[in-house]
Amino acid sequence: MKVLLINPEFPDTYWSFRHALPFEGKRSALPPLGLLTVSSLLPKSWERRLIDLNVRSLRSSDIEWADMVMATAMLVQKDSLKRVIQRCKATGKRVVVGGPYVSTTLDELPEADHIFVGEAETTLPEFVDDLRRGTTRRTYQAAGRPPLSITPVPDFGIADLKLYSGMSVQYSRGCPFNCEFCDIIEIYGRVPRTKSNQQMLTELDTLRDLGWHGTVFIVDDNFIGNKKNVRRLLPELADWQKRHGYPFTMITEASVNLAEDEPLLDSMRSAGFRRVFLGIETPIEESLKEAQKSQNRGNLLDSVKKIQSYGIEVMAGFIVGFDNDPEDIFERQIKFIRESAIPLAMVGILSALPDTQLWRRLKQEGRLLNESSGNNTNCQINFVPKMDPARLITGYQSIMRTIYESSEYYQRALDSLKRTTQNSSEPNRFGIFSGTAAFIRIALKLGVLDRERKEFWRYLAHILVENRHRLVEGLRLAAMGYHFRKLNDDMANESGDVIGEVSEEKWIEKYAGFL
Ligand code: B12
Ligand code: SF4
Repeated sequence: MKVLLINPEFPDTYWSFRHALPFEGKRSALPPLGLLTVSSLLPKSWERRLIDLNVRSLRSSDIEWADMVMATAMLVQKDSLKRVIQRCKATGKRVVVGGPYVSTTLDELPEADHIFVGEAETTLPEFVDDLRRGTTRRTYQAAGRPPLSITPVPDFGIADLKLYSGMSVQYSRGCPFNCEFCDIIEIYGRVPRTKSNQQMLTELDTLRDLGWHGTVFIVDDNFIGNKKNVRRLLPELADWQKRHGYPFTMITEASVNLAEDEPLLDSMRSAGFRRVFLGIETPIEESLKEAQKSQNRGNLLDSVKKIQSYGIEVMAGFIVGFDNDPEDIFERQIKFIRESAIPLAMVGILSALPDTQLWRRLKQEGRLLNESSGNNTNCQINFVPKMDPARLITGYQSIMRTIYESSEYYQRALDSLKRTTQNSSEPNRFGIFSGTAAFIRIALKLGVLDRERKEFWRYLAHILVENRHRLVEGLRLAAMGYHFRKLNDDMANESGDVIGEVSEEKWIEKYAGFL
């Protein structure tokens, strides 16, 4: 059996990093870990090839080679997935689809032969047996959530590692919290399941054996969801890093209550964690209550500073559009982002993802409009907000314009570098940005060709004077800032008039059918 594993294309979003990746000569941020895991679950005798449409195109010869096509997708990849399915079905191939999009979509399932809902550790082996017996079904849904002890080491070898800026590994699935808008707890549950320490170290060994060094993203929904197990993992991870000369810079996602646990922060620092993505969402207490985000209690600014004091850069998600958002929400978000020195602030408009608690409440209140596009940064609102929608969109855009304006962004980056002072054993020495080629590309693009070049040189001068040993980090942040600014420019050019002049009447007219 020859299996073609396909990751559909991502649209250009804040998370695509399209304008930053070329600086380091990369094509995509991370490989599709779901498909690498699926590949490992298939019988060893089957041949497999990975086509990630974010790093190269799908050729007719790829499809002709295959007996069967297996594709994954998030909601944002839906359109590309549809095109992939059409092409493959047109040549008579059996098409199998799984991943977060089909696992959460309630209607409008793609025209594939087989749909996998949820995690595939138990259902894929069942499908392989059914194929042999000729008794396959259209839908495969696991009866429960599998323990991660049965998850095999992902088939990292089928990806062309050099085309990616980081590698992903997963330690846990699920999160113990109960945020109203969150689909993670619907897909992966509220009881965080983890791999064993040995499984994790084997995955890292595998990556190292394949020649990888640099960024490793632990793509957990909440890395500290199961604190007891994480506490046991971190010392072993730190040992592993030390034994191998700190080959990996670790990044992960965690809930804000990480700040309350200093021993845990200390262990994370020792294990080489240098960046963490937090779900801060909003500095407004009433909105946090509405979102059932009780773990974001206390002074959020102090929490961010605490984490930064452990040498860990904070990235964070922010949301506007809660029912309890006050009129000055936009200014307050800007102020918070500025004071917290979070360079990479992912701000989005609240989006009701399929079958979440938020989705169910809005449906009951008759406020749901349509399916979410899955991209909460594209100014589309899929429910009737309490605030005038036109004001919400323009307010949202004013946040994005302000926080990614050059001088504002560079100042946050400088503040972040200052607050995340690290000791000399930091594992950044293999950072790809340290390459001369990357430096020349950044200097040429941001320091010569870019209209904001003065700000760039001012920023660089500050780093050289105050934080010389953080130059590599500083350049990485400059490249990321450029991506966000370019994307803002592109979006303003595309939608400027429409969104600039959007009025409540126009908005209601557009969605009248749904209302
Ligand atoms: C890493 C990650 C990313 C990476 C991308 C990595 C990549 N190249 O795929 C980055 C950071 C770029 C990213 C970006 C975004 N992401 Co993201 N991301 C994740 C995260 C944290 C981990 C994904 C992962 O590797 N999981 C590990 C693998 C093993 O799990 P899995 O993919 O679910 O695979 C299992 C099953 O689903 C199944 N399966 C999967 N595929 C297939 C295929 C077949 C054929 C079969 C049989 C089975 C199968 O088998 C696997 C083993 O059980 C998930 C959360 C999560 N827990 O998964 C969110 C998640 C996938 N992301 C999400 C979102 C919304 C986004 C963004 C749209 C965010 C935004 N607002 O802009 C962007 C979109 C990307 C873009 N460029 O625009 C949502 C998707 C929701 C949905 N219903 O579609 C998730 C679930 C997070 C969330 N809170 O909801 N993301
Ligand atoms: S903390 Fe994050 S992953 Fe956990 S329930 Fe809330 S939004 Fe979901």
